[in-house]
Amino acid sequence: MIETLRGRVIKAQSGFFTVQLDGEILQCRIRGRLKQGKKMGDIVAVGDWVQVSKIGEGEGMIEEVEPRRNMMYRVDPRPQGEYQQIIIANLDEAVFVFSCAEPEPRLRMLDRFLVIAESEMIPGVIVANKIDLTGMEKAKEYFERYEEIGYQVFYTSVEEKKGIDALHDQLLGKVSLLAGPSGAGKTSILNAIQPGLGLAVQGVSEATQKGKHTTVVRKLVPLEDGGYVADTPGLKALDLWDIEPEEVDGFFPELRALVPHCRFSNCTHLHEPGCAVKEALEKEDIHPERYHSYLRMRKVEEDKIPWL
Ligand SMILES: Nc1nc2c(ncn2[C@@H]2O[C@H](COP(=O)(O)OP(=O)(O)O)[C@@H](O)[C@H]2O)c(=O)[nH]1
Ligand SMILES: [Mg+2]
Ligand SMILES: [Zn+2]
Repeated sequence: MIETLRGRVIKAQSGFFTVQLDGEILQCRIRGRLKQGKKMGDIVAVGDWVQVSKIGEGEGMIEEVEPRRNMMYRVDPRPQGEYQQIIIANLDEAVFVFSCAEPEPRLRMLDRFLVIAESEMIPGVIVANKIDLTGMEKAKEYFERYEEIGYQVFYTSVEEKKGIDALHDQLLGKVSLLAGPSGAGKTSILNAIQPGLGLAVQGVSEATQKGKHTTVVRKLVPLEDGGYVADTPGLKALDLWDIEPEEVDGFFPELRALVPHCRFSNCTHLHEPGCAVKEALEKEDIHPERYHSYLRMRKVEEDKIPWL
């Protein structure tokens, strides 16, 4: 038996992994034995908890990878079959940043992000930025519906330094991923939380960003008071990956609770009699825009979506 130590992978680059142990950092490679067999996915990813053995000054070997609590991944078609590329593992939360104006929030996109997070059981947190441009009333018009179904929403303004401390507290001690459309204010928010953090987290996922051709470095950027922000390029276009249309209602918290009350167990909540979702919609217990997002994700054709 070799003696091993437990640590977290905080950086991955071309087959090398930086592992943070208690008070010490090791540059590691993967023990050959781990590479045997399963070749159709990444063996080690940023965010993984691993057991490492020391093999020299500042160097180690990854001997074991602990089971992942959750992960964001991408399926990459390759000649030998589909390859599962892990972007990040073991997230404590996904923070979705949208601006109230400039650009206008694309809530359809937010709904997709939230479904992805739900499907991996990653708590989703929402940031409604640039409230200085709209005022709280307009901001609430967009985002209050999310608070009503249980999501935490931080109303922020980098310009007026509002809500930044509360968001900072939310990040402390956790591994967080920030995602959102370009221009929403992710870099500005990170810099407001900790000077230079925005620059350090360059890959901050932007749904509309065009692919830049550079070596992929994935890393966790430490916060001074504890916790990490993920810098994970490759998550440019968060997509629904392998979520089946029939599962989608389970990833809308406000629908999930109603589904067992529909008359038919395979109810699509579109036109069936005795549908608890439609009933709630009529009583305005469900926001029509969220229902619309649900139908879109269910791949109900646009012309079959009832006018709302
Ligand atoms: N008025 C206002 N502008 C902001 C705020 N936060 C960011 N911005 C501006 O929005 C633009 C995009 O910000 P940036 O941080 O680069 O967004 P990112 O693409 O999400 O990283 C910049 O011109 C920022 O100065 C805010 O709270 N209020
Ligand atoms: Mg940015
Ligand atoms: Zn139904």
